[in-house]
Amino acid sequence: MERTFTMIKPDGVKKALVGEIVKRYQDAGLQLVALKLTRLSRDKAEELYSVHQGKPFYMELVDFITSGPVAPMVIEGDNAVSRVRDIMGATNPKDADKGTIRGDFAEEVSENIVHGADSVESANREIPIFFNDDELVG
Ligand code: DAT
Ligand code: MG
Repeated sequence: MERTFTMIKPDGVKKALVGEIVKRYQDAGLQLVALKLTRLSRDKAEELYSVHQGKPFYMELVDFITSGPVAPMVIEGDNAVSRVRDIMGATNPKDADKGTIRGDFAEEVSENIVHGADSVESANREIPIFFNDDELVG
C-alpha cells in the first residue's frame, strides 16, 4: 500500500473538473484519503515547487498555481504514485495520450490541470504542506 499526493490546479477547478478527476482515480481502484478546496499562499507554492527554483518557467508556475482555488488530495493504493502519474498523463499535454487527464483536458504545458508527486519521497514531503495528520481520514 502506498500514498501519494495529487492536486487539481486552478485551471482544472475553473473548468469544473474536480468531480471528473476524483472519479477517474476512484474508478481505477485508488482510495481517497483526504481532499479539500483551498487557495495556495505564495510561501506554500514556493515550498511545493522548490525543486523547480531557478528554472525559466518557475515564476510563471508559482503565479499560476496561486491564481485561484486548487483541490489537493491524498490517494492510497498499490503503486499509487505511478498509477496516479499514468492517469494524469505526460507533463506536456501535446505528448499526453487520450484517455489521460492531461490528454483529455489540457492544451498547454504551463496549464496542465493536475499536479502529482513523482515518488514516495516527494509525496511524503508534499502531503504535510497541505494536510495535517488528523485530516488524513480516508
Ligand atoms: P510534472 O507536473 O509532470 O511532475 P514537472 O515536475 O517537470 O512536471 O514540472 C512541474 C510543472 O511545471 C508542470 O506540471 C508544468 C510546469 N512546467 C514544466 N515544464 C515546463 C515548461 N517547459 N514550460 C512551462 N511550464 C512548465
Ligand atoms: Mg513534478
